[in-house]
Amino acid sequence: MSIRLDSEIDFENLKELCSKKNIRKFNDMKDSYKNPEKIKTNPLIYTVYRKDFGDFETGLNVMEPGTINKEFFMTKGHNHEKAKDEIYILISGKGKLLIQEKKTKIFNLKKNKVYVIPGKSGHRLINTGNKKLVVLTIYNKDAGRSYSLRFKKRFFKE
Ligand code: S6P
Ligand code: ZN
Repeated sequence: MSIRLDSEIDFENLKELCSKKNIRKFNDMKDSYKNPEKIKTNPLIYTVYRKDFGDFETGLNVMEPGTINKEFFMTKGHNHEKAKDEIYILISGKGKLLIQEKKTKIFNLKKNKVYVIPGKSGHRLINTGNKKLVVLTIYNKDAGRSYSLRFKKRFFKE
């Protein structure tokens, strides 16, 4: 798709127009949780609606609220294979963005802010609210994703 200066797409259409949809359930990311044992159910954790925009792609993340043994639902988390920056924008809900480099940075997501994830740093979203967390992500289509990183910081419901 070529990008036109007069293009205007609203978020609801972004979902309908998406070219790919990724669904992650608990069983797809068991190892991400501290205590995955004894969980017999397989809840939906999040859905990503991806849309191609030429050089870049958008991923509209819709994360369910919930916990696994008190640990909040989160994305699997990754870093990019190529050092390409990414942008995250909160649409609705309450959550955190974890950015892991040598040091870990934690952002409580706020509306009207743009969060820039630098180069190859690890990144993960955590839904700490009791509603869906919706976040728009914008990244270079060629960035690639690597899932071998271990995240050091965890978030539990008190
Ligand atoms: C892609 C971007 C997001 C994630 C999405 C799901 O670079 O960071 O669209 O893919 O949040 O997370 P994950 O860790 O399962 O890819
Ligand atoms: Zn990414």
